[in-house]
Amino acid sequence: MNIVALAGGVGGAKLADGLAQALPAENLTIIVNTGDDFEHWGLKVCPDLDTVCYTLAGLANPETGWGRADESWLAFENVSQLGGADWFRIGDRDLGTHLERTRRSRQGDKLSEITRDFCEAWGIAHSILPMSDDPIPTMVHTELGWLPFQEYFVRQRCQPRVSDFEYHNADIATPAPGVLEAIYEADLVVICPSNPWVSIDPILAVPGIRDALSSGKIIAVSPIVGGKALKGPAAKMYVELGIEPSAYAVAEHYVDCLAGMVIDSVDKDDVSRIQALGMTPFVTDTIMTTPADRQRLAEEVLQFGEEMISDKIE
Ligand code: FO1
Repeated sequence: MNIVALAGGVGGAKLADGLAQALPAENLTIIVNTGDDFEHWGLKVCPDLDTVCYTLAGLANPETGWGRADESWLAFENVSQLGGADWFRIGDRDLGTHLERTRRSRQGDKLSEITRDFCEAWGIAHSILPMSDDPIPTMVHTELGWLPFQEYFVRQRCQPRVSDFEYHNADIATPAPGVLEAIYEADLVVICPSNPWVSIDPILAVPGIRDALSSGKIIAVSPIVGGKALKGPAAKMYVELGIEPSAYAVAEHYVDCLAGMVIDSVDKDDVSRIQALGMTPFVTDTIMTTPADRQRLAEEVLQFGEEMISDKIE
């Protein structure tokens, strides 16, 4: 079975890692949100892409989920002492990634080419693709006005109330090489437990991607469990947008494209509402605390997807 995973953020990276443990390299392509990319300290920083890569390479910081394990902060402390921008922390090892990516970008290399080479250097066999080589910065409309994503997320600690999102220049962007091909060749597309508005919608906003997704083969794993987001501001965003945060609300968000929805056991009461949306629900334990949890959930998700596809073919 050929699988495409759409991912962004720490939860998305965990399931992507589980899928990579469960599938041979030739059967999995991970398409990653780049809407949270930005320039910091004059460097090109791609947090979601790095989170997915570091996680699959076994290099991720286990406490934060983002950045590198065994990190030191000497450059950051120096920048801070000199009065530089210290609201977004870049560790010394992580800094090397941004320095080299920036150098390669300035010499004209595409983000997809740079990512491919970094993955090879980190020993990642599975294919990790940025959604686009074109910048599509996510903008968050808040009570303070429009904020670039990292200003909202890190600098303002997700505190301002949100009312809208924009994926800047998405209309003139193109998918990165290999993205549409992977989706067309996929038997199943898995939307990882990532924030719908700021991790997955930016991917779906890239022209051609949503059209390439045929609704019979897409399933999502809810990032909302028991009305709360395991990490990040997804539940808070739902409330501020006037929607009760629930696994059902996530299913409804993707109503025009999803065939199946994976929800946590604590949300089993949402099953009938999800069925009423025309989707097949699957209930299991979705919280990934250990690497073994990631693989177990990935295997269950794949089995559910496989059964759903074969039901449709029969
Ligand atoms: N998140 C924070 O909350 N504070 C930080 O200082 C921070 C630094 C950082 C550096 C590199 C990186 O790859 C990620 C980093 N993140 C930080 C996480 C990042 O802002 C978010 O995880 C994503 O953009 C949202 O998915």
